[in-house]
Amino acid sequence: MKLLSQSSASWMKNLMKMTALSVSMFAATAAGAADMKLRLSAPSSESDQRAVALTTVFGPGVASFAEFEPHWNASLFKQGTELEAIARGNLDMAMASAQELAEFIPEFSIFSAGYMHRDADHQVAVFNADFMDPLKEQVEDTLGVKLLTVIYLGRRQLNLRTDQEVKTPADLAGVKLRMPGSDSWQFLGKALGANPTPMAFTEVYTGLQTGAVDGQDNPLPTDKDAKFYEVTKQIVLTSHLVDLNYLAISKKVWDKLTPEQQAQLQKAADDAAAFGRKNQLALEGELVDFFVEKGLKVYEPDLNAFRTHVQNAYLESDFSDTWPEGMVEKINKL
Ligand code: KDO
Repeated sequence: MKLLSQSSASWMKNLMKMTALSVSMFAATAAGAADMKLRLSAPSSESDQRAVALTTVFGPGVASFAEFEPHWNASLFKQGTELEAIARGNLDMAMASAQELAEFIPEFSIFSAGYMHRDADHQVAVFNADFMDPLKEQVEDTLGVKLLTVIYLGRRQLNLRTDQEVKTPADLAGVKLRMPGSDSWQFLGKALGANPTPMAFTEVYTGLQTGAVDGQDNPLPTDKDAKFYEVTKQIVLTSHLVDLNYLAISKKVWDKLTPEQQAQLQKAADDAAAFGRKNQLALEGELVDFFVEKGLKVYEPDLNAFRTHVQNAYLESDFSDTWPEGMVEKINKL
């Protein structure tokens, strides 16, 4: 048998050393999984209740194995591009809207329809209902995204820089209403009777200030947080959409976790959602006075007129053709 030369023997030794080193490095990574980073991108500010809940409840809840790294104000990804970023492996987590999901899975437009969810508890019941399972699976299969929990955003209200009173959808004819930029968002603006204009959330304040748009819609806590009251004159309490976001995580990242870590992460997500929901509901209940003090008119329109107009618009649209058979009835029954 041919003996190894002096130089090949030392080469072999080095190779063995390197192999031993990489094996021990691998072991260290697996054990010290706190190296795992969970990067989330969202358009909301860090003082928004959803952000506060994620930072103060979700982050600490997973800290033993992962570092939660949120990026607010759409500083990492533009509003509406987060799901694609997760699918491409460039982002770990997002707060996805039903309207954004509907771009990929049209069935989700059912949750973008006005006057569908009744309130925060109804949202939770719908998210946890059996009939949601096929939709959640479809999100995993199509986008590689797991929907962890439902986050309450609140009842969307019209907020206008014009001061003409709005009682019915007819009063919104010709009003340039900013809506986020996807088909189902735009349709909601139309269903309300307005002229919808797409614009990213981070541009809305300036859009209102310069008159590029006549109004926008968001829940009261968002109107306060984004200081929209500084550049608008009235809030019309239409409550046209009990809005939500889904806390979403990359399925690839989820699958890397041990079952214990998955359970811990799921609990942290649910706890954060419950905490955020409580705070957001409390704020919604107390903010009318705040806006009145700031000089805004705040009033209820003819709610029946809005509900009927919006519901009819959806039923007559192509959106409702994509809704799973019997789903509206199941949602209403909960
Ligand atoms: C908005 O752009 O009006 C909206 O309220 C839509 C939501 O789905 C969500 O993206 C939210 O903005 C952001 O988190 C900013 O609050």
